[in-house]
Amino acid sequence: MDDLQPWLKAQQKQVDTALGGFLPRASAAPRTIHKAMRYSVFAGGKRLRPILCLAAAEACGGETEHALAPACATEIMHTYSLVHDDLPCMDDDDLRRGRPTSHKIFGEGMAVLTGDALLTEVFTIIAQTPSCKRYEVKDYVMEIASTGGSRRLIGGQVLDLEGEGQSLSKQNLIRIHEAKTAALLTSSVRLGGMTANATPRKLDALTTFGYNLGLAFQVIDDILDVTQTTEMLGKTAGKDEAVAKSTYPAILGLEKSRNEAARLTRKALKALDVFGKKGKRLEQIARYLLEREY
Ligand code: GRG
Repeated sequence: MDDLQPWLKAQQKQVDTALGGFLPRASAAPRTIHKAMRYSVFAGGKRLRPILCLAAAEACGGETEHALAPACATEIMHTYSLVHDDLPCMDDDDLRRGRPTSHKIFGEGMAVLTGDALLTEVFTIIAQTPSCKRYEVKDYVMEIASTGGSRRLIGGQVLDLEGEGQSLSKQNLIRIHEAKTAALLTSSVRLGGMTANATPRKLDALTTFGYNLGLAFQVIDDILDVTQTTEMLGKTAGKDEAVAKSTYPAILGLEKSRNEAARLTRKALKALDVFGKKGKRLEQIARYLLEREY
């Protein structure tokens, strides 16, 4: 684990440079929207999804360079969902990634357009992914489009909105987390594997890994909302409890939630057997996320 932090820093830097190259310049007309897009993308996220994409490419013996476009596409889809999720008509939040949210700086209309523009940019970027023997551009596009659509990300947000003010069962909560969180983490690793010409068996293993890691990630996210400070998280802590949201700690309590995150992480790790030593980074990331503090 000792070498994980410098490796993560190096990957973040690489991803940030690539993001900067893919996004329209802040000086391009109309400037407001391009400034707003860059404001949210470069507000300091962990870059978890692109890093997972790069680590999955490595696990399948691929080149980082080939995985950079889908890596950036996952981060931009994630950022779009955060910009829209923070809007007054959704979760209504003032703080994200340690900064005022997009609508607080640029106004609500511009924040809606920023999310729309980021989502559109996802497809411009993913289309630049090099084809390999098993996968071509249409496969990458189908992968990310199905994740962003009404059956996954948006579907999860629908269930979330409809569940407001209700006490949800664990099963219904899992359904939301599968769609809102696990789907994009799963696609991130699948896309990385696809750029490395992953065999169907390896792609299945990445799917199992991403799904379980994604659920574990959301359980930890729910726990941190209760146990951490706003400064540490860079977003409003204690929000779930304040709006009486159904979460893992609310349904299971903190201790059982921690056990659940550990159980899901073990399942994720088990799926990595097929990669042998090449799965080392994915394994380190999964262990690190379980212990994370923000
Ligand atoms: C399309 C409006 C719309 C929403 C889709 C994904 C989603 C539904 C909303 C995003 C907001 C949210 C709370 C998602 C849950 C996943 C999650 C824990 C996000 C935080 O991810 P981190 O911790 O954030 O990786 P950073 O800022 O580090 O990138």
